[in-house]
Amino acid sequence: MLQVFLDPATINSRKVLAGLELLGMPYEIKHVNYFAGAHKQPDYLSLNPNGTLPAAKDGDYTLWESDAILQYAADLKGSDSHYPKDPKKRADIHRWMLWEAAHWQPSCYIFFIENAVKPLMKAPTDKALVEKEMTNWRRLAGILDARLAKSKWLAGDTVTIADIAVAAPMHMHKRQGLPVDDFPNLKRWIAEVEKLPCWQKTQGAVEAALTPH
Ligand SMILES: N[C@@H](CCC(=O)N[C@@H](CS)C(=O)NCC(=O)O)C(=O)O
Repeated sequence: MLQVFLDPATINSRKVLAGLELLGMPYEIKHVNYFAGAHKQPDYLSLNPNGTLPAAKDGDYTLWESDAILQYAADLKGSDSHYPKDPKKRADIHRWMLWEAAHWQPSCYIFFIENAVKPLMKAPTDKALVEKEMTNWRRLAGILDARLAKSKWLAGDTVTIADIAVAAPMHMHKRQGLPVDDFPNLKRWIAEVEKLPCWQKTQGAVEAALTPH
C-alpha cells in the first residue's frame, strides 16, 4: 500500500490526500507533525532531504514533490478520467501543475503562513510582506480566472488532478485572506471543488490541525 508522510493541515499534504481520495487510491497516512518540526528531523530527512512535506513510499520506492506523488498514484490507478493519457490533455494537466508548483503555490503559501499559521503559533503577521505579495497573487488569480471562464474545470469538463493541485494552495482561502470574491470564475470553481467528496472528506483534518489546542 502507498504510504504518505504528511501533516494534513499543510497545503501540499492536503493536495496529496484529496488527490488520492479523488482517484480512489488506497493509502496509509504516516503523520509527520509540521507544527512540532518533525519534517526537519533525521528520520524524515532520510525520506525527503528537502525537509518539506509530503513524501511517499511504495515498497522500497521513495518519492517527494506532491505533484509527482499525485501523478504517480494516478498512473498506478490508471485513471483516464482524472489523468488522461491523451498527450494534449495530459500536457495541459502538467502545465497547470507546473504553474501551480512554480508560481501559484509559493504565492498562496505566503498568505497561508502569515494569516493562518502565524496567528496559531502566536507569531506576528508580516503585514508588509502580505501587502507586497497581493499584487502578484491578483495577477496569478487573473490568469486562473480567465482560464476558468472557458470551462467548468481547469482542463475541461471533467475534474482532474490539476484541479486538486491548484485548489490546495488556497484550501483555507478565507483564513488565508485571499480576495477570491474579486474573481468570479475562480470563486465559482473553488466552490465546486469544495463540494467534491474528496475535498469534504479531507477538510476535517485540516480544520482540526488549524484549531488552537
Ligand atoms: N514543491 C514541494 C513543496 C513542499 C513544501 O514546501 N511543503 C511545505 C508544507 S505545504 C513545507 O513542508 N514547508 C516547510 C519548510 O519549507 O520548511 C511539494 O509540492 O511537495
